[in-house]
Amino acid sequence: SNEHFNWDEYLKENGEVPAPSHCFKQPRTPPTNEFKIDMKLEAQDPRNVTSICIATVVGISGARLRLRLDGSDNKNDFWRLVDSSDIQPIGTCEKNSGMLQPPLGFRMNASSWPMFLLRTLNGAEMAPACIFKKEPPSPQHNHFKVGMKLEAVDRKNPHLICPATISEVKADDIFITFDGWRGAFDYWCRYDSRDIFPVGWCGMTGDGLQPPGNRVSIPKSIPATPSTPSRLPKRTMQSPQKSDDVTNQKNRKSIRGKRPGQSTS
Ligand code: MLZ
Repeated sequence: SNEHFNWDEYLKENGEVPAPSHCFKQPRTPPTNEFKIDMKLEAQDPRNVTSICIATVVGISGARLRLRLDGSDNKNDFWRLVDSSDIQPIGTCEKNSGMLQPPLGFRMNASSWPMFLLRTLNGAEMAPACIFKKEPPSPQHNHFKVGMKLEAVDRKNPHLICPATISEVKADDIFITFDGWRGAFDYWCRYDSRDIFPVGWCGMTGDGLQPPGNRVSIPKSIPATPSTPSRLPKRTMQSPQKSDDVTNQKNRKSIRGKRPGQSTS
C-alpha cells in the first residue's frame, strides 16, 4: 500500500520523470466517491457492450467502484471510476427509450428476466444522480513519451493499480509495462484510456498503490546467470503481435534483496 512505496524517492533514485497530468483523460483533481455498498445503478455489460444492465456496488476503492451485474455470478466483477461514461443512474436507459438487458451469463431462464428485474429493483437503494460525475475531456493528442512513469490498472488483476512505465508509443497507442514485473501484465492501450493515472493519483484518491515487483527482465538470448541488477540489460520491448509472456514467465527470476528503486524494468 501507499505506506510502503514512495514515488518521490523512487523517481529520484532512478532519475525518472512522471507523465504530466495533461497526458491523461483524468481530472486534475480526482472526483469524490460518494457511492455506498449495495447501491444500484445502470452499467454497460463489459462482456456485451451494447447491453445496459443493472449493477450493484459491491466494493469501493478510491475513486472506483467494484460492480456486479444483477443476475450474474460473483466471478465477473469489474471496476469503474465514478466519472466513467459506462455507468448512469437507474432510469436513464428507460428515459432514452432503451431496454435494460439481462447480463451475459444470466443465471436464470431468459423468460424470467422481466420478473427478475422488477424484484431486483424493488426496495433497492438507487444511487442518486448527483453522485455520478461527468467524464473528463480527452486530451487532443497523445503527449506520452517513452520512459514516463505513471500509475496503471493491472488488467489481469483489475483491483490493483501499480507503478508503471510508458515503454513504447505508436500513434494513439501506448505500451504500459509494470515496474519490477516481467511482460505478463503489460498491455497496449490508447493514450486516453481510463485505466491509467498520473503519479500521485492513488495517494490523492486513497486507492491502494501496489509497490513495484522485484523481478527484472532477462532476454531469452542471455543466460539467466546471477548478475548485479546494474549489469542487466534493459527490458526488451514487446509488440502486441508477438507477446512472449509465456516464455517470460518460464524465465521468471526473482532478484532477492533488491530494493524496488533498483528495478531495471
Ligand atoms: N498475485 C499476483 C499479483 C501480480 C500483480 C502484478 N501487477 C503488475 C502474482 O504475484 O502473480
